[in-house]
Amino acid sequence: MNPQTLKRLTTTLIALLLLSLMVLLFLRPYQRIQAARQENALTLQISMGGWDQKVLKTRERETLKVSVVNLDNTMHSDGGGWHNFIIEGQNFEQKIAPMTTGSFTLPALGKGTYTFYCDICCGGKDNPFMRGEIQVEG
Ligand SMILES: [Cu+2]
Repeated sequence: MNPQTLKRLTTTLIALLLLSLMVLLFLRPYQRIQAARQENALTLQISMGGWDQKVLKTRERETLKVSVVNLDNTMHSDGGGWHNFIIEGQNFEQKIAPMTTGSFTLPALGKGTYTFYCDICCGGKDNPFMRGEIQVEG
């Protein structure tokens, strides 16, 4: 191979490498959007009136990202507008400040049905509005 052919080949290879890199960089944000869509996530609302969803569904060994929108303000006499998200028997508690959204990831649970509830206000777990179910399918 003469030096000129080698030089041309090297230039072509470098150009191809740069081109692939550019294509990869261009596609990256789209791949991220795709990943976010596939993520197991849901949004819940809580207020003195209770949870807006009573049944959360997820799959065994999968984590679930939950965002809780707390609609109450600090003027509430019962708990000062705070709520929490507790999973019964799982040693899991997240507090959500008044008028904020709390985001957290639920632990991967085994197949079955788990109770979640808020025990800060309104009678806590004994109040059916403050309680819901996490259904974990196998
Ligand atoms: Cu509450």
